[in-house]
Amino acid sequence: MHRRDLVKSGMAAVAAGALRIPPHRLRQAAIRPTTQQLAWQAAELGIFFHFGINTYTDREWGLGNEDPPIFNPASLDARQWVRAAQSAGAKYVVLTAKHHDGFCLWPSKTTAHSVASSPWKAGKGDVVREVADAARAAGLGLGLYLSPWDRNAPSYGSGAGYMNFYIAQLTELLTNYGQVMEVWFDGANGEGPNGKKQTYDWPRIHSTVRRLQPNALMFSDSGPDIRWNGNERGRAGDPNWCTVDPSVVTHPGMDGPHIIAALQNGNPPPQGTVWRPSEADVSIRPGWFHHPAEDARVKTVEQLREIWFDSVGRNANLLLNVPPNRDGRISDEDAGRLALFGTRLRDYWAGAIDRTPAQLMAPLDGALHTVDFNGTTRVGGVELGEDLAQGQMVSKFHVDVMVDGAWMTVANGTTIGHKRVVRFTPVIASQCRLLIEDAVAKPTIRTMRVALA
Ligand code: FUL
Repeated sequence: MHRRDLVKSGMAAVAAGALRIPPHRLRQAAIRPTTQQLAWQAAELGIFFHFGINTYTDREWGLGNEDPPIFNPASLDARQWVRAAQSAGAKYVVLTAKHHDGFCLWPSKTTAHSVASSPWKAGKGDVVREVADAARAAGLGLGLYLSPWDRNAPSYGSGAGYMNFYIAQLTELLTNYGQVMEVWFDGANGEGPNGKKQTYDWPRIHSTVRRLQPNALMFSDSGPDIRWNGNERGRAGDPNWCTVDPSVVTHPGMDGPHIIAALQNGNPPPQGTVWRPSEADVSIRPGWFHHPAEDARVKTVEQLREIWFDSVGRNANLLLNVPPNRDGRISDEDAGRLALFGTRLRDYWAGAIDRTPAQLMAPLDGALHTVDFNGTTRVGGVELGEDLAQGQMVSKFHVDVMVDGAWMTVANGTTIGHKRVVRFTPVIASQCRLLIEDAVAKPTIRTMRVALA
């Protein structure tokens, strides 16, 4: 914003007096993402593939005693999965390499409970390989889910014995399939085949990932790199900070309202001392795995779009689960929905008025940004974004539009972060402005674009 324009719009007083950040707060703002976290946040949308023995038993949680020969995805085509993901605009995929039932989608040397004991490709198949290759060929990031809870492994519950087994599986996944972007650790921790529970050695798990794949990000309730957002409905919190207080959610599987609040909202500095952005997961169907009986219950494009606004539009990544079916393909219903969802999102932003490079690339020296439409136009939403490489700063803002020569507030908000989308009842306006009312330190606004309505 140029000072001249401020005076012209009569807002010089607001700009001059705005955002006097006390010096001690500037020191708090030193928390920054890693390059890998920044790239992951920029990816915004991932597609989750829940696939495995449950696909054949119609269960959500397998028992661990399933017979590997029932696994036979006759027309498995991971390239079709990846194309479906891309049609929605996804930049990464996450595959359940092993779910709680212990069945491995790759021919692991650690157990016979895997694809190697199935008739699929005469026991020579490897789903992890096919998904990794298809994702790489399409330029998508690869994520792998390796459930620590294993209802098949005889060593589960034995302490170090099971941890050796689990670390060996992790090692196979992290050494044989190229670059991994995200390692997904769910919080479930039930009983194994002999009724015993296992204590997971998280420090050992984390150090294995760091050693074998230093660029991979680890997801769990407690990160360390990406946090769960606290619900399986794909809805991020408001506010939603990338920073958290690591002493609240210390390990996966903790419960209680204060845990959910910490996951949903994060914490601004000074409580928030580590960068741990949130990922919102949700399934396109009622279940995580494919069940033919749910074919008519695939979420509508409108539902998917609302989920996107409440996740990506609130500074979270969205990990949308789209489960392949028994043939090893994404069903037509789901694939069609993904493609339409991608189109609707692109349509929403078609023609958006984007003044970012001209006005906002330079670091802020005030709290006010204005986008002039060069005439009047009907608008209904605004996308805002901070330059997270400089940290996440904004804690309170509002958006005004100029209607018939007068400013009118159309949206109030808390955090911005990587992306914040506010929508309002469409109005015919000539300008739009952002007023930052409070921030933990001086923010740098990187994006401001106004959606036509
Ligand atoms: C949870 C699991 O128990 C569910 O089956 C599903 O995989 C979900 C994404 O994570 O922890």
